[in-house]
Amino acid sequence: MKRMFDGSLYLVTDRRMAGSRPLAEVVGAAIRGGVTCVQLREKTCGTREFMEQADALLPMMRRRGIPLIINDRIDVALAVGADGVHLGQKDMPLASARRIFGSDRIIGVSAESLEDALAAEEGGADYLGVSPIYATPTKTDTAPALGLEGLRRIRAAVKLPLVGIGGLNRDNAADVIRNGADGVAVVSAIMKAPDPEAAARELAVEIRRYRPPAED
Ligand code: TZP
Ligand code: MG
Repeated sequence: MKRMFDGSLYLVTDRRMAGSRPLAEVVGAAIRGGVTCVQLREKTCGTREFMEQADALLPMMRRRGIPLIINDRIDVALAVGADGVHLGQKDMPLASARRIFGSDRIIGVSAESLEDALAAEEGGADYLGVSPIYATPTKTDTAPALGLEGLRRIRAAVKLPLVGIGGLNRDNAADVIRNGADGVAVVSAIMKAPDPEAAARELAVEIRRYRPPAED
């Protein structure tokens, strides 16, 4: 059966921004504050360390029923038993990833254009990261910012859940939801916050103003 995906408040990790705090501590606080999905993003460490980071998060995430998505690396996702993988436009093609990963796990794809979004929907992605909404110092090698207009164009063309990413925070999260996103993905707004639980809670409040939580 397909795993549940609620990307309404989607945390993408960055260990450098966590500073001296253990990643699990920041992620745990963010989940208490209302994060619904966590993507482990590691751009510089080796495979073994990547797996150790995932292993350190998984028991807590399982206990709390929050899915763990692995950035880029389908082999790491499979090896640790993560719930899903997130693929960019230069990562493994969706069709190959789906063949390896099977149909019950989550595959998210970054859409940097309307064409990317249509292709990912056609190819069987489970959600799209609409990227970037705004330019951000956290990731500078992005496509040009889509803005709210680009988001609306993608919303009008695809049915998949859309998670906006890039330069999002408590001041603009509600705009992204009002313009068609189902969720807001953030790195710095939570990872850099002195109180990640409070930061997540503030974001969750903004998101729920326009997207009430689904009934069980
Ligand atoms: N993909 C597109 S923008 C981005 C990623 C991983 C970084 C978003 O970081 P921030 O700090 O939330 O702007
Ligand atoms: Mg990638």
